[in-house]
Amino acid sequence: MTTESKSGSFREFLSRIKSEGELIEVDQELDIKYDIGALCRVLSDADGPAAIIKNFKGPKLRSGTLAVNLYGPRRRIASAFGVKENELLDFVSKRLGKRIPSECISTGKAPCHDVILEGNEINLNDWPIPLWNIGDGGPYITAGLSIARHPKYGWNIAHHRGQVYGSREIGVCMAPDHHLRLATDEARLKSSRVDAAIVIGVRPSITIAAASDFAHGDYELDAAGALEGRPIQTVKCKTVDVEVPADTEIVIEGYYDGETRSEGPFVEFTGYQTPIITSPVFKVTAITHRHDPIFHGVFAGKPPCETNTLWRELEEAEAYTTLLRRFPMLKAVHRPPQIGRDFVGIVQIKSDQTRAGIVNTLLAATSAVMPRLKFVIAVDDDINPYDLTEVMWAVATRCDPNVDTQLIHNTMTSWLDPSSGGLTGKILINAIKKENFRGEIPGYPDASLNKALKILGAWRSNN
Ligand SMILES: Cc1cc2nc3c(=O)[nH]c(=O)nc-3n(C[C@H](O)[C@H](O)[C@H](O)COP(=O)(O)O)c2cc1C
Ligand SMILES: [Mn+2]
Repeated sequence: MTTESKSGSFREFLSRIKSEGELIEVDQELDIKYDIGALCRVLSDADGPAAIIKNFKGPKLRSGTLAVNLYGPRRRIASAFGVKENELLDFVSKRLGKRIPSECISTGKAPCHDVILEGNEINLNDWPIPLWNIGDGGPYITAGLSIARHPKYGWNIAHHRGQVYGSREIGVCMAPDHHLRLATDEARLKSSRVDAAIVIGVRPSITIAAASDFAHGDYELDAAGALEGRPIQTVKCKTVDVEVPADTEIVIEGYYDGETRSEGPFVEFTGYQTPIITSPVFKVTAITHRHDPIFHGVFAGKPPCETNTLWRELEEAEAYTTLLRRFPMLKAVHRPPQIGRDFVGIVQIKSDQTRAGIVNTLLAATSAVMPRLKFVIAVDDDINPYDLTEVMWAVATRCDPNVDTQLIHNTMTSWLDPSSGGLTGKILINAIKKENFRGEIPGYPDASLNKALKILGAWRSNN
């Protein structure tokens, strides 16, 4: 493995997935009202490709395109780093071991400043911002990463959906415990303003890092640098005191001054449309962009879809590293994106290294390290934790709910869990074979298997 990962600019990522047959270019005219959402829904359900839309009805970019569904299947996250899917956990946990701080380039012209729009030239309505679902509160920027500074914790970059209110205002959704919320709440208390930037179309390493909850003060751009094996290059914004990745496609500069407004409804990663909430208003002071900018949209909705694939990918690796210190029999940690990453976690263990009580303790520790989980399942090393059918087979056949499950009452989960509103129980499911286990898997001789595989291969090549 080389020291620098293959993760490059947004454009390089698009070229890579195109060469891998994972990107379609749509020539047909699509309406930014509903057509984009419907396309993403259909592509996600089909485990299908990313799409570039060149011809859309609605606001026109003078030149440029709209890129959606980039991060649908997990194999495309692996492709962002130039590794195989089964190498991701190892790659990410090793890389995240040492953060690499970003580097501000003060000389030369940054690509994100190819075009600078200020004053009357600023108009969000000029951009192809989709109305994703029936009933949404308005058009939504869904691949906007917000960069802002908290006076104590420092810089932060995270995904925050933004409802476009008009030419220069965006309602930005912030969960109660998220860093951007802490920064804007603090400024509100002190009646001060928070400078910020929303960046759209960034290096995949940044998109992936910004989707993970790291500790306060741990800057996600430094995690992106770690993933790439080199610093992310940034440049100072034109109208606010913020640094943004230099090769970003589109940068929206602005500030929060304490104003809040109704925002929503919008369909969330849970698959459900969430009601109207009150969110801080972001006021735009400039829009800068590359020549022929590519507007990026991330599709949110019922899994499988890319919000769930992207979100918390790196947290698996962080949890794995943390838990491994105490539980050396741990082999893998996985939060299956197919069913939404927030609620179900799977730990795979080396079956020959367990001892009494250790699996239940590991299950409890996992629920603490990833506190939004509601179901934590431990499986043996002959079960593929990335294959939910196998995992559920293990649950069905290796777990006696009478003795192999624990229920913890009144714990936390996501504020968006429609079944609990924040407070929940957690079930720990021990699906490891126990001493009294009676199942045998006899297998087949290699010669018989080879004959069978040939027969299957012949059928495949004829179809
Ligand atoms: C596509 C996508 C959209 C997201 N939208 C929001 C959002 O609107 N509001 C929010 O608070 N978190 C949102 N998140 C989750 C946060 O970005 C994520 O939890 C992040 O780790 C929070 O960063 P922080 O720990 O620095 O606050 C979104 C995540 C993804 C992947
Ligand atoms: Mn953070």
